[in-house]
Amino acid sequence: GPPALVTSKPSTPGDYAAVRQSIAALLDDGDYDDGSYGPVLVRLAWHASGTYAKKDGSGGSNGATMRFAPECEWGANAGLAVARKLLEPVKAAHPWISYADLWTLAGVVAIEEMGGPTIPWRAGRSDAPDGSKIVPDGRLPDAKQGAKHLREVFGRMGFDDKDIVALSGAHTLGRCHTDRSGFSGPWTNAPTTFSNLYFQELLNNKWVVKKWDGPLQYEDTKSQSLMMLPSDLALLSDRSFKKYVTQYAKDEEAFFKDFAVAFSKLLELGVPFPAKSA
Ligand code: CCH
Repeated sequence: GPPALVTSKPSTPGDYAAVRQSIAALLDDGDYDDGSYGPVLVRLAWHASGTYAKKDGSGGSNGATMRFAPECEWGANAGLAVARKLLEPVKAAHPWISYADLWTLAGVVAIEEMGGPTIPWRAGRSDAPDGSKIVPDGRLPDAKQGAKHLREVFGRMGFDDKDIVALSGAHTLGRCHTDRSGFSGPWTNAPTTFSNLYFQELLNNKWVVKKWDGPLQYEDTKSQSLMMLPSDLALLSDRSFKKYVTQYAKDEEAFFKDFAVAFSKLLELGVPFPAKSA
């Protein structure tokens, strides 16, 4: 899309409302995917943050180390150059914001603009000068695996079962791309609207192995146009996860509330905010 017209407006340092406006202005593009860059911006915010390890404080959104190799070249981050490039004019118009704050704020604005909950967000991340603090590859979740793996990956960040299911609800957005992950297709028929539809589709369809040349994924028997990853179906086969799937499918308000808390926490993992004064 042509984002130049809004983002060219200069802004005062600290004017995050102006940054939000610039981000919101470049989301829609009829020529891209399902018409919005929102989903891929949410994925950028998540992958920038989801490298965190609670035990030593390594990884996380602070530093924006995905600007550097090898992190930008990890298989898990395939396709995210689209999102990073999209935000360059926003960075140019508001050079005082760090990439680390910009990437996380873009995820927040995208969710809000696509009809999702307000996500608590604060500034305070800084950019690392180089890739020396990049963590080992392999910390982001593997779609081929199941419940045990999800608990290991998200447990490493400090998340529990409820958080895992709530965060997984982001798959109501966007789609899989064969040239990025190898998987194909959307989870819902409304991939640019933030809603609890992912949980409804997960629960109310029959999912069978898709017959194709690609990696193991599932399709719904009714329309054969929706998809689930093996890791998505783990939320159905695990009793503790399924309890929250059922709850969120029925109660969108509960999903929005739990998602907002968990996503905000995800984006803040490892960020050295100044201690709150009493
Ligand atoms: Fe995800 N995700 N995700 N995901 N994801 C993919 C796409 C999106 C996993 C695997 C994949 C979260 C959790 C998981 C989004 C947000 C979140 C793709 C396709 C795979 C594979 C990538 C492609 O081909 O473009 C796995 C495994 C997990 C395990 O939990 C969490 C948590 C979030 C955010 C809170 C979004 C949004 C997309 C769509 C991106 C797009 O470009 O449309």
